[in-house]
Amino acid sequence: MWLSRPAQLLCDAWSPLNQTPLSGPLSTHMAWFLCLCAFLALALLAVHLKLRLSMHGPQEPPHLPTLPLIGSLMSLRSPQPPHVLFKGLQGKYGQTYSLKMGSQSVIVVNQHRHAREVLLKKGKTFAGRPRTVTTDVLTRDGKDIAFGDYSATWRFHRKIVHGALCMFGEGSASIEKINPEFEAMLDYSQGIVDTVAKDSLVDIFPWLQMFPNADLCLLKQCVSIRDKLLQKKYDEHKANYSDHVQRDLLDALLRAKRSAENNNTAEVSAESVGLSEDHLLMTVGDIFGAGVETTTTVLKWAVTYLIHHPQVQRRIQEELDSKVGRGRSPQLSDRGSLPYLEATIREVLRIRPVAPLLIPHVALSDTSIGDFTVRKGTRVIINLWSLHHDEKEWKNPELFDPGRFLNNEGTSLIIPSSSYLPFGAGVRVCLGEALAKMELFLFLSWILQHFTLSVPSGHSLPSLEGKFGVVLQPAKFKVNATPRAGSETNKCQAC
Ligand code: STR
Repeated sequence: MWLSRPAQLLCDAWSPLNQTPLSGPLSTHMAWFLCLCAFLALALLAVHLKLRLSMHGPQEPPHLPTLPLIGSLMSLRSPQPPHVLFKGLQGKYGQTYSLKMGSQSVIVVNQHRHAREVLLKKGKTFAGRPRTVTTDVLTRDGKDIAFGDYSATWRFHRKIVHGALCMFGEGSASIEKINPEFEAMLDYSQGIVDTVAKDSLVDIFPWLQMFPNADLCLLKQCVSIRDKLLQKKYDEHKANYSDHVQRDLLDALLRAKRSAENNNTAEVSAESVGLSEDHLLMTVGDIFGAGVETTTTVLKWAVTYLIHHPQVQRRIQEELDSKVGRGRSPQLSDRGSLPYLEATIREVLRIRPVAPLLIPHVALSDTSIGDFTVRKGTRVIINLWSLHHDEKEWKNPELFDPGRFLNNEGTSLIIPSSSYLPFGAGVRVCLGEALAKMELFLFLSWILQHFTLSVPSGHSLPSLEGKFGVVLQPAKFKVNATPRAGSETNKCQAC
């Protein structure tokens, strides 16, 4: 029989040392039986592998309904701000899902494992930035660091700014000086925050810029005020530039530009790294804008929550009184001995992250997130709001509780969950993280050493909702700052 030879071989192999070879009809049946078993095992294996592949193999993320031209916009109409809406959509579509903004594919990530994969494990693959109408107006077509696409120029700029921020950070007089142009900056900056990078219709459908657009008009006005200020600073610095003195970030950038220009041979020539005047101005614009908007926003949220939670305020003041006293102002060197204040800052950054959707990332090549395939050019939105309010990671996430960032004894700081990324992470992590933490500490410790904050009588507690934009700002509110007993400062009311 044609099958008996392999069957015989099987039998041969399986009968140890071939001492009692089987023969006759019994061996034929046995051979058939073994062949059948082998065949069944192979078939089962194939089915199992196929199932595994379809369950865990490359697949598209769950998708919101889409229509031609407008994409998923119908499913995104909601009174809720985008970060809250995106968190809610997890119930129906899972933690990572995709949608279309017009014709643009977008993946929304609502959980820390996938967020860490995008930002850290595959940081370079996802280091791209989308170009939009509003960010192009703000940054002269992406010539800055925050909104600029990933490139050699971008990496070079970031490196210089990183170095300069380290150099002019701790211990620098520049933190303490209040610039007289600061007020003007706050003004134009608010106009920019209100109009830029908030996925407005003109960013989704660029052809809409043909029509009159109030937001785009305001943005252009504010950008032109900003540009005049930046140009003035740039010209002053250029006129007084010396190779031997570096006063600030702009000096550091100018020096890098000059040394690249003088270096004709090396690959870091001025053209190859693209250190144009525009790039320098836009980078400085970023640092000014980010520095002003982020710190003031976190401070406003901190004041909001301290008014809502007077017991937290009292505990910070007790800590300040016992560790610093009233005789001197708190200094950066006190940070280590004021864990409750530090925990409060961490909790403010958790419960109301400055940028609840970070800035969108773009996949620079075909790649994946978890088991989902991601095509080159797809935008990825990390919903930090979902990470910071994930019920599986945080007990009562809507409750303001600085204690969650302290150990059981309340003596040292902890990060209780991996689902905490207030400054982003990876290649595009916030450059000002260390500086921001120092500023927040200095401002808050000084305020609470001198004042107790409360809501003026007749006013209701400030809203906790926030106005969505490129930063999440609290609505305007009134606050009473009452000097603490033993403090000579006068009572004041601010808004
Ligand atoms: C604020 C307003 C302004 O004048 C300039 C800028 C550009 C940089 C932006 C900044 C903005 C808002 C906060 C941003 C920052 C870059 C990084 C930072 C978006 C629009 C955050 O990611 C929080």
